[in-house]
Amino acid sequence: MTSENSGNATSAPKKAVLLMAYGTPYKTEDLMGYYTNIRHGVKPPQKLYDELAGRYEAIGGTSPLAKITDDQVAGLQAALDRDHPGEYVVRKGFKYIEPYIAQTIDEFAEAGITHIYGLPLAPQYSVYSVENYHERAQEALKKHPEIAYHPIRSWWKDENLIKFWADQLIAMKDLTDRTDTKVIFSAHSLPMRIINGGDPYLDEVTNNAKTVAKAAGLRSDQYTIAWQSAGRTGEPWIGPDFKETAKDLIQNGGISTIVSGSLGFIVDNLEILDDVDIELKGEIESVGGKLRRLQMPNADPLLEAALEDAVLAAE
Ligand code: FEC
Repeated sequence: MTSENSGNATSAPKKAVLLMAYGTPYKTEDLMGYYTNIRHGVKPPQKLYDELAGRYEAIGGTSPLAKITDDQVAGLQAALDRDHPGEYVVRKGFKYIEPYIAQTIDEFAEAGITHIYGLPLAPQYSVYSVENYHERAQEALKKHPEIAYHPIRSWWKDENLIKFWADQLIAMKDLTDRTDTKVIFSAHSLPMRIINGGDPYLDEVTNNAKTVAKAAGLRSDQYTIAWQSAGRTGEPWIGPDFKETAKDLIQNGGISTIVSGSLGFIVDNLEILDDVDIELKGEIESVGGKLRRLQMPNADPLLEAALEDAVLAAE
């Protein structure tokens, strides 16, 4: 482990924060391997590969997710160094591309880390997606039994994260108060079979949306919840889809402006830059409406504060 992130103390930190995320292809040549990993080792058919390659192409070739994750690592490291000098080292580990979660854990072990705080960069808990980050970490830790693992699960309730979203809505109150404007809060859809199996994800997202709306002073008729980015797997996913919802509101509900808030993500990734900024916008404009999108937390100080709160609460 290099010294650049090892804090200000004279001895190396014993605690590590592992920020875990999906990961994204760094360059076009990475896409096949990345997509194959997402598909549990099964290579995608050419048609699906071409579709996905086209979506990355539409946002400029690659997603900014990798760079933003680095900024989040640096931001959290700086916050922890300021408040707890020399106690923590912060690193990233990805599910589907290098550095994989297991690789970073091996580095922690080599550096003599004794406690790892596992923090998935997805605020709402789901057994299917978020718990899988912890499962991967715990699997990798089987060969390092000397390290204690502290999983962090749901952190959307953090006051700094709620404030991040609510502040933007409060700043556009003149718009959201108009009877022809509706806020759509969205999160990544999941196959319904996962929710029917008892996964709390749908409730987490619903409660997140209600809490942000309350903090922003939105009445229940001023917003709705819909789902985005459903996969092309041929089975039912959680709905309603946000594009269908937006179009219906414009065509049949007297709405002309949609304010989109993707509470299920924290960065400008493919799901934001393509699914919202290109696809949702295109659908809304095709029926004569307008889209305003809330900014994503990315490396905002409020997000850094939320991540720091989540780590310290797990102590
Ligand atoms: O490059 C980027 O900027 C985007 C990276 C990316 C993020 C992300 C987040 C979530 N996903 C979730 C669920 C699923 C399920 C499937 C699925 C498939 C894909 C594919 C790509 C992809 N996801 Fe993703 N997701 C990102 C990228 N996702 C690419 C494959 C093509 C496609 O289907 O569109 C279906 C496969 C499966 O069963 O696993 C389900 C959820 C999140 C939010 C939580 C998280 O970030 O971990 C839930 C970022």
